[in-house]
Amino acid sequence: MKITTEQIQDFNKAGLGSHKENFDFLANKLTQNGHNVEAILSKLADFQIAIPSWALGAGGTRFGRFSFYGEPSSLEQKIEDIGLIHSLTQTAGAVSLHIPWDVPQDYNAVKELAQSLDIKFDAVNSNTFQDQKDSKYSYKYGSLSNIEKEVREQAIQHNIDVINIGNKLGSKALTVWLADGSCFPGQNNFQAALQNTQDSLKDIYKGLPEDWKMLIEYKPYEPNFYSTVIQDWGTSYMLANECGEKALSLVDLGHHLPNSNIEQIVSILMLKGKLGGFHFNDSKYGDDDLTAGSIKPYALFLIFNELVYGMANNPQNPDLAWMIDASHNVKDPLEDLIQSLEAIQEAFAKALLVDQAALKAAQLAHDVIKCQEILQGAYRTDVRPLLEKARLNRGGVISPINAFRSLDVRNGLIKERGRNSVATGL
Ligand code: AOS
Ligand code: ZN
Ligand code: ZN
Ligand code: ZN
Repeated sequence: MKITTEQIQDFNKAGLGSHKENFDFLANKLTQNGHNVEAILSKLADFQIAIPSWALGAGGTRFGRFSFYGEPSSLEQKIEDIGLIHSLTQTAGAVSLHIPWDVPQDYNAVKELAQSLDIKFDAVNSNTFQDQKDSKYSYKYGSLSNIEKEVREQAIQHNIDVINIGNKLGSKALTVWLADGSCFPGQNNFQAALQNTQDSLKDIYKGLPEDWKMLIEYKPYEPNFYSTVIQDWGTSYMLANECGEKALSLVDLGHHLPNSNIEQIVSILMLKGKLGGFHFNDSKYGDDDLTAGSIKPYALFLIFNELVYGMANNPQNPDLAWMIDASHNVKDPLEDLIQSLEAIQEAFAKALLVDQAALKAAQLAHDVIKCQEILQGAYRTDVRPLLEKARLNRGGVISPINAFRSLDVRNGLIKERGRNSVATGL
């Protein structure tokens, strides 16, 4: 299934009038306040977010999984799904593959398909949190941290294999997330586990091509509930530093203990030039993997405020890899991704409206009230007409969710793939 330019133009016809009215009103206001609307629009249009290959099927937890049917049952179909969202939103121009769930059968065909849909290959993800069919050793007691050398070597080799697969597709980064840790006190020696992890990561790093990055993701708990080897940003930062320049920390929004100040973490990592990438989602309790912006949209805005500041003021920090890492039970996964994309773009647009010079002046004057007014003034602006305009400029639709429904995309997929197709992976 493909959405044609004609369908997009047809869909947009009905909404163009009111979009234009809203956009002109907002653009005038912003221009009066000294903003460069064209520059904001082009930043929004350039902001592309990778879709993980595991978010396209039945979502959920380790408990029940419920399908919305018509799931993509091959890598090609997953890329086609992303193509559908991308054609509507114009902001999902990348895919993040999970190995071994998404090993391509025919590299050229997969590359050509992605290219035809304007989709790039973002970071590739390794998996040493599950035992694979033909693997000799088990990761039950850890992978890169395991006290047994053979297990570590197998896990290192897997990561090298993932780099090689990514390299054939044009990826430029490897994301390492480890489930390694312990469930009970005394089960592991903390120091040995960290030392082994460090040594293993260094071995992987040696296999990293010159223009690649290694992104080290941290997470406080789950699946191990007593200790996790790479538990927080400090540990990830430490490991990345010891590996070298191409190793960076990856922040997943759900991987913090409740009430952590994530925006401060983001800011400090950028100051140190060590923020490599992002996994967007939202949560109320832990690694809930809920739709970005669905629970704490103000926190998402504050995070983007630091990102915008960092991108402007921290040339020492490399370009970031953006990805959505969300998946759950009750929404059509494609509609859910569209909502996440919108929430992310909205937070970004609002952060672009923060008057950095005025904020600095207010900080210098210790005018705490003014500082808050500046941030919240930006946050309270309804920026949706900017998002619409940025999408329209790139050939997308005014309202992606409405278009998805009015074009009956899910039923189209069900007709094409059958009701009971099952997504590969998780
Ligand atoms: C796990 O909690 C992490 O968020 C990972 O980034 C990801 O969801 C998983 O590795 C799937 O590959
Ligand atoms: Zn329970
Ligand atoms: Zn993640
Ligand atoms: Zn996670």
